[in-house]
Amino acid sequence: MEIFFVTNNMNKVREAEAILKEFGIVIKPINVKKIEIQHESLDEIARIAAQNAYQEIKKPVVVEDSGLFINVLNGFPGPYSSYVYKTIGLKGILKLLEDYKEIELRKARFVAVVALALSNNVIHLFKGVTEGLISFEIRGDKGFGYDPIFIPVGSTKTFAEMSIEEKNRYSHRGKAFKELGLWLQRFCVS
Ligand code: ITT
Ligand code: NA
Repeated sequence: MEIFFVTNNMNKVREAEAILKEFGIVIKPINVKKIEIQHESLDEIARIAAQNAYQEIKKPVVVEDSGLFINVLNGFPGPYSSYVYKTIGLKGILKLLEDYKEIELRKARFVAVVALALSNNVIHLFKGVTEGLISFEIRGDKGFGYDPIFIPVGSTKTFAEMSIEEKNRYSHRGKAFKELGLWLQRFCVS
């Protein structure tokens, strides 16, 4: 089975591919514009993006929206993760946390919402959440985005120090796409 994936981020494609191949699903990146509304809920952002993507290509399609939520910052940057990454960046985040030296105060979570559009108004959401810590320094050169400063619970490495397979075992995206794979296996055998 093939499924279209609308994203500008090839790293996401590679991570999703590694998960879905285990379900015999082939991901096809497709170059249509991803519509991203501003909203405090990733679910809504992903749902609207999937709906718009379906209207463009009229075939089953997935989009994914993710964000990093930092506890002591009341969930910032959350749905603004992309903008914050491009503006203050990793150094800006580390600076915001520089007075928070205790591990307890560096807790954060990554959330990914995969939205599958099967028709104009049938959208299924699959969510993955990974708890972790913001590191004290930038570490690792793999991955993308906030990977060099996020250490998932259960590891001492940042995501940027992991291979795709290892990151997928821990990551929000790994979990969300696994849920998608299980669902498609169950309901869309073809
Ligand atoms: P799309 O085209 O799919 O939207 P994007 O990279 O803009 O790709 P998001 O809007 O979902 O993706 O991501 C919000 C921000 O969170 C963005 O700055 C990403 O780099 C970052 N991010 C998302 N997933 C991440 C991950 O697994 N590791 C590190 N950073 C991540
Ligand atoms: Na985006």
